[in-house]
Amino acid sequence: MDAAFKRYKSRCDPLNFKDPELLHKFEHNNECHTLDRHPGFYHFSQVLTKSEQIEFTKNLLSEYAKPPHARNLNINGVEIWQTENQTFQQKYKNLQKLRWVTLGYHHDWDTKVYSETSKSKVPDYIFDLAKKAAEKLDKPEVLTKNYTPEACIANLYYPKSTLSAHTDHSEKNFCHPILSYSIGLPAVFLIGGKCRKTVPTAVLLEPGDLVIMSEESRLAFHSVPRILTKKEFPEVCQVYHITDLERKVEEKSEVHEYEQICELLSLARININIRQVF
Ligand SMILES: O=C(O)CCC(=O)C(=O)O
Repeated sequence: MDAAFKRYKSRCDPLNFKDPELLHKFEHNNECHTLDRHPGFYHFSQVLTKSEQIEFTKNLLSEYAKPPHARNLNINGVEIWQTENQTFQQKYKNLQKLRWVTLGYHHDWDTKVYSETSKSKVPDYIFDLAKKAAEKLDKPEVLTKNYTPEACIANLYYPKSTLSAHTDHSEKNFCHPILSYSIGLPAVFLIGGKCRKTVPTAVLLEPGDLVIMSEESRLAFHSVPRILTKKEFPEVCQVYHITDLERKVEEKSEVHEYEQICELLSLARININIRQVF
């Protein structure tokens, strides 16, 4: 895992979408994609529409990234995405300090223990995402319709961000899979095995994609060594417009905010990582 992480992180290394040995790019069809080397790893292309991605990002910045939810920036009352009197560049500069937001049981990055005294309500929208995933993966033995999202991490990535190799083992019950949605910029995702030494498979995660990590892959090492930008890889980056929204927005200030969210999604990646803890 570590050698592959270094290789993909290095900007000198060419990425070849046509060579599945180098980077697995799944077809944009309605099928469930799997990898023989990684049982329990499921991938679905473009499950979230652009409209859903834009709406989630708006909710994240205007609502979820504030108390009672938790975020890495522990500055009470300080806005990270002010809507007035700031240019997009000023907002984007501020926002780059925001790396994660937690909903439900707040993940404790140091102790790795979820606590009854550190939690907030999981938004209904996250329940809808879990239901959507269960409908896509028609395998009740892996993901039931009763799956209860109890913890959610929204990870924010900017063009140079990475997430190093780790396993997700803070939860109390590993029978429940991890559900992971991608928004905004595409990324290279490495899925390995139970041991750090297992050679991973590189998978291209495109905006709107859903990954489910279950069974053997539930406790597999994984990482995000690289975010892809529009300048380097226009063919896999989406462009977002306010006209992609499925509802009409008319108020001037709201139009302005949505336009900025669309701009942001060409400069950042958001991952919605959903877990059932118990
Ligand atoms: O960003 C991703 O796709 C993965 C995030 C992740 O691995 C995590 O939150 O544990």
